Amino acid sequence: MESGLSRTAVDSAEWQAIPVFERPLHVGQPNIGDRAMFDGLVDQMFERRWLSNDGPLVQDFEQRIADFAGVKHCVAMSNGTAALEIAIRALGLSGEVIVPSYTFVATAHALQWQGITPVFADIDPLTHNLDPESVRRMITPRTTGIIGVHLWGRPAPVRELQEIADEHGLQLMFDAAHAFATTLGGKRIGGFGRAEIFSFHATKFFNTFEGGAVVTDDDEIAAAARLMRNFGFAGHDNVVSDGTNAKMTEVCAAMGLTNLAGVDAVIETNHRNYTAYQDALSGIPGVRLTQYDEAEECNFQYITVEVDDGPVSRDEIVAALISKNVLARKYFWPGCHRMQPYRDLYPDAGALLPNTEKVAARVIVLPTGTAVDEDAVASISEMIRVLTGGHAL
Ligand code: T4K
Repeated sequence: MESGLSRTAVDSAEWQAIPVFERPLHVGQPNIGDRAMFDGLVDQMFERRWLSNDGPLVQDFEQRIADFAGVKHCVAMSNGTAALEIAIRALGLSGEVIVPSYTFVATAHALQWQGITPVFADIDPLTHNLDPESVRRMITPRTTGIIGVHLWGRPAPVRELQEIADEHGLQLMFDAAHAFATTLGGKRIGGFGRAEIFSFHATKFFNTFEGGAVVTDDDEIAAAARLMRNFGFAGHDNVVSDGTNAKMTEVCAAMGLTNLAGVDAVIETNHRNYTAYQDALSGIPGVRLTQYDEAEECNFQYITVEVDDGPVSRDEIVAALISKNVLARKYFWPGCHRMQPYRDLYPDAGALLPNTEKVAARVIVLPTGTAVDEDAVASISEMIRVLTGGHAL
C-alpha cells in the first residue's frame, strides 16, 4: 500500500495479529426474526391465495405499526422511497423543498424525481441533523416545505423546524427511515410534522424485506396516500386521483409481523453492541463514537464513528477494515450535493455546506445487529485502535 498506513499500521505486528473474519461482517446485515412464525404466516397467505393489494397481513401490520408509533394512520408501502414520494405529493409540495444534503440520496431523489427542487441545507456537526439556522437561510419565495431527516435514528430538531415552518407558512414532514422505535421527549417518532415516513428495507434493524410506510395523525394525508399507492382506486373501476403502484405485498407484511414480535430483542442486541463499542473505543484520541441520548428510546441501529485527520485517513481505515472482512461504510459520503444530478446542477453548493463536507469526510459506519457479537465488536475496535496510530497501545 502506497500510504502512511503501510508504515504506521498495517505492517505492524499488532495489525497482523488480528485475525481476518471468516465471513464478511456487513453494515446493515438483516435481522431475521422467528422463522416458524414467518412460515406460519406465509402458509396462511398461500392458503388464502391473497398475495398483495391490501391483504389481511398488510392490514394487521399497518394497525400494529400505527399502535407502536402512537399515530392514527399507517399506510404501508413497497419501500421507503415510494413512501417519501407519496407523502411529498400528498402534502402538495412543489417549487423548492429544503432537505439536508447529509442523508441517503433517496431523500433528495424523491423530490427531484417529481420535478421539485431539493435545496440543501447544512447540518449541525454534533448531531448530524439539519441546522435550523441554515434552513432559514435557504428559504426563498419558491419554498413550499422542509423535510427533516432523523439521521441515525437521532431526532431532528423538530420544535425549531416546526417554528420555522409555521413562521413561513411551509409544510413540514420527516424522513424517519432510520427512526422506527425511537422517541423525542418521550413521544415516539412517527407523529411529528404533517407526516413521517419509515423505511423497512432489509438493511434496517426492523425489516419487511423491502418496505416502508407513511405515518401520520392527519386524516386527509392518510386518505390521499392510501389512494395514491394503489393507482388512485377508491373501489372497483373508480379512480379518483392520480397514483402509482406502491403497495406492500403480503409476504413483506408477514416478515414485518414476524420481526415486530422480536423487535425488542434486536434493540437489546444493538444496545449491547453500542455499549461494547463505546467502552472499547473510548480513550482512543481522534476517534469519537456518535452518541445516542439514552434518556430517550433509541434503536441503536447505526454505529458511527468520526475520525479526525491524522497520519491515517478515514478512507485508509475503511480500506484496511475491509481487508479484514469488516465491510465498514462511509455513509453518507460525499453528501447528496456531490452526487448526480445535483453535482452538475449546483456545482458550488459545497460552499454553503461546510459542516456537511467535514462530517461526510470523517464518518465510518461499523457493523452491528444480531450478526455481530461482543467478540466481533472487541476485534473491530482493536483494529481501529491499531489503525489510528496505536495511541492507546
Ligand atoms: N431515507 C433514508 C435516510 C434512508 O437511509 C433510506 C434508505 C431511504 C430514505 C430509502 O428507503 P428505501 O427505499 O431503501 O426503503 C442501503 C439500503 O438499500 C437503503 O435502504 C438504506 N437507506 C441505505 C442507508 O443503505 P446501499 O446503497 O448502501 O445498499 P447496499 O446494497 O450497499 O447494502 C448495504 C449493506 O447491507 C451492504 O454492506 C450489504 C448489506 N446487506 C444488504 C442486503 C440488501 C446484507 O448484508 N444483506 C442484504 O440482504 O443502501
